[in-house]
Amino acid sequence: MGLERMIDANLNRVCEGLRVIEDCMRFVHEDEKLQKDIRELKHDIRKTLDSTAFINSRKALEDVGLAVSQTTLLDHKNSFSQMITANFKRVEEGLRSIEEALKVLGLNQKSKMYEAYRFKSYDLEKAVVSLKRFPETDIYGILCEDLSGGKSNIEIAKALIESGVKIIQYREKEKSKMERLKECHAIKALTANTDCLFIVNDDLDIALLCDADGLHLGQDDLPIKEARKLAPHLLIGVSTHCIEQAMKAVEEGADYIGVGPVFKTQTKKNIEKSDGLAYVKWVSQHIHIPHVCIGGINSNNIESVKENGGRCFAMISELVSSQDINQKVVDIRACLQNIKGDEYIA
Ligand code: 3NM
Repeated sequence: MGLERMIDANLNRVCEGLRVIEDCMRFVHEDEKLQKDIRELKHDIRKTLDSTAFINSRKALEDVGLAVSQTTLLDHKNSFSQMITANFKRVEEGLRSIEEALKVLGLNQKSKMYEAYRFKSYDLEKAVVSLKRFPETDIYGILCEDLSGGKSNIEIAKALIESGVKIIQYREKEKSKMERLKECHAIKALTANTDCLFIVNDDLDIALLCDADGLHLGQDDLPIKEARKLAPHLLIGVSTHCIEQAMKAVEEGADYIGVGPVFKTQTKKNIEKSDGLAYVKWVSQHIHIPHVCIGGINSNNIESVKENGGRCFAMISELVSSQDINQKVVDIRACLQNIKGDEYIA
């Protein structure tokens, strides 16, 4: 009876875990194929055993594990990716339990089927974990050590993550390749297992070597199509400065575009020209992939960017030069909440 109970409990555990992941694919990633693959696995798992044969053994309220489960803090999740990983572990461990119990019950054929489901689940986990999605978020932080008041890029990245910033871009034009690679490895280690995406500017090789989430390209960098050949799994963003460039980036399959410079900035050398707020407004009305406004944005002018349709704001000097990054992020968010425009989305 105990083994039947074990199978019943694990069937529920596995299917519930798969349901959570299926919902994440459906509502968060909006990935039809993965949602379908996960639903099919769930159906196959249910179909393989007649659950009515096991349900009689169920004693859910008397489960000695329930009290522990209700009080433990070990299952707290700090991020979306932790939630996905935890649910895959639940599924895989549950499948292994079922597999072992079936063997003892002499149901070897069925046990082998559960082993195959477990391997299918490992494979799906890999596909799900490597999915990248540009987050709906407000602040896009870009690093620049020269403007960081003596702090290192690593210290700034830590502070941005702690402040809840969801995207960090590494952008260092003057450092050596070796230094850039080393710093990118260190920043990737900081963002791993958080909800913060790590994007590398220009260097496709470094983005791949440090397993970044994305690559940001300028107008004179690699074309998106070529970059995609080597990095089909990366988010790719492109800086645009006019309507034609924005339309071309969409056509070529960019995941998001930079829109700027919105205002005057000292940060970028050889800065391009753009129609500033009018360009932001045009993009917000005509371009349907995410866009990130950039160039001279600070807490005094961010409201005008938002009023013109900006939703995500990339900043270098305003963030990294700040004495207290956490307070700066709080102030910017307070500013964004007080002004009209699209709904606040942090
Ligand atoms: N790209 P700050 S403007 C890196 O218009 C960069 O594409 C721009 O720095 C573009 O926030 C810019 O200090 C500099 O003005 C942004």
